Amino acid sequence: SRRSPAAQGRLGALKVRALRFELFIDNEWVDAESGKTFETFSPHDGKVIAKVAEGDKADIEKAVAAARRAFHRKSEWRQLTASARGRLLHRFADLIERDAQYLATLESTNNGAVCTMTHFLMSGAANYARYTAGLADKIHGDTIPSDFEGFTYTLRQPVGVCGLILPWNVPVLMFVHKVVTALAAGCTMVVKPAEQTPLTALALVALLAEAGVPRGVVNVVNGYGPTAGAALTHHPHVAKISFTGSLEVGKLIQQAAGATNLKRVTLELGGKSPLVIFDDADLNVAVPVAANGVFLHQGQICVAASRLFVQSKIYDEFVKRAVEFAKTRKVGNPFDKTNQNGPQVDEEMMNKVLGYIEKGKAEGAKLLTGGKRIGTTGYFIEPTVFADVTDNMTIAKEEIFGPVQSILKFETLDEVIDRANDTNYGLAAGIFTNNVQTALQFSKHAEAGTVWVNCYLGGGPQGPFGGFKDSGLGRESGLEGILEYLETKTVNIAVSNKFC
Ligand code: TXE
Repeated sequence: SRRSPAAQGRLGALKVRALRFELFIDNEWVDAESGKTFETFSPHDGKVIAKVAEGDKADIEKAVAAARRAFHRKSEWRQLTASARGRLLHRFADLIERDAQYLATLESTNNGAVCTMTHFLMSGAANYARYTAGLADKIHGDTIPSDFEGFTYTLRQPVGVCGLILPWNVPVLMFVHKVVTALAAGCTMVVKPAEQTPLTALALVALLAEAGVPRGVVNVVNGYGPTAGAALTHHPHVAKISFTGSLEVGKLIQQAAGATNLKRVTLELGGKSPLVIFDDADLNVAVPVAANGVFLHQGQICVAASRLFVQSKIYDEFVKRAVEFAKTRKVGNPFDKTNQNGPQVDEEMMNKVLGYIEKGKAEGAKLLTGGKRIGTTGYFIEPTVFADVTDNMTIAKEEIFGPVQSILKFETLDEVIDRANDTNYGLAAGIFTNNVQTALQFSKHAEAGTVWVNCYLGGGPQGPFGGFKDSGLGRESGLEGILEYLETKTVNIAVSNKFC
């Protein structure tokens, strides 16, 4: 295998034996047509960890052609039974569990997530694969009583070649969510990982090959968004795009779908999620949960509780405790198990977050702790708490994607529902209260795809996930998630009355 010397050194402690850095097309490791490579970095110290093949339009062409061949009705893949697809996915889940330590280390090395989180995510990925493996042979249509003189039934069939475009924040989980669901549905696919985190997708596709995925079914093309990503979204033979990333790129993808072959599109975009704390809440639970909701993974999660509304009677006490709690959060090397925060994913993202912190100060929010970069090596930011944040401030409106808790004050349920919904985003919302009426009213009226009551974050593969409004289109996970990869066909069969 062709490995960069840098990778040999930096990843030496890992089982580098398995890791390849080329593109994976038609079940073969190949260089990019252009011969180009790009470097990938560790955000922990900014050093290069590997050189990876850089795919672009020509490689996407090859990969889509391979996926298209694999989708032919006579291909090995299309001849598999649904339960055989399920068994393949169970084998993949076994391999994720076998290599969990390796995958978690690779993920932490490439995106800076703390090791305690990446270990937890690997078991989440395996669980997701198992749940979805079980769905593979439960995809079926209906028989329908119809006005038609005859017999009507439906078939649910795979949509075709899918383009799966991944983000850098939780690359293993995103790969598994999208790829496994598409496989359970019977699709074939080309995966385009984020340019910041090209490595775990390469490790995972090697596991799929080991599990026995037939030729051409899953292809991985690393590369940049405007080149490889755009080639995929504009390709006339790609039937569907599933994308997780920014709102800006989500809009480009819908435009590309409209301008080409009307691809099916699912989008999981950003958020500005409200978490509301009522004065009857148990602050011993609400304070740490609210902190974790926005500081986890340095704030780089789409459902981050980035607008924290606290009722006026407990506001001062809550703010005091939130600041004390934020100060206890340890930041540093992602491989030190006692650290709860690692670095932001890259310098650009770090600077973006620091820019928002400056805006918060300039617009009059009260900075109570944090606010600065830590050191000059790696991209670490102090857990930051702003109080006296108002709805019109930039930090209350735009997605920061960093460890910044913004605390706002409210008086009544009616008022806070309107203010919580006063955003174009609608991914998640949360509430802490002991009043069941308040919880039910809020859950009903929150414009969000997920609502958490007396908790925040978490949920199993069984629940659908997605956004209202600008936070996205369609759902991932659960039964609804797999429907996004299927077409429904209605079959009408004439049955002549004269034989009855
Ligand atoms: O996202 P991009 P970025 C949000 C978060 C973050 C911001 C920017 O607010 O600060 O987005 O992050 C590919 N055609 N989220 O710049 O650019 C790209 O190569 C096709 C929220 O990293 O959207 C990568 O694979 N593809 C989020 C993927 O899109 C294109 C997770 C995401 O990158 C493309 C990440 C194009 N023209 C960021 N341009 C979440 N919802 O969890 C880029 N890409």
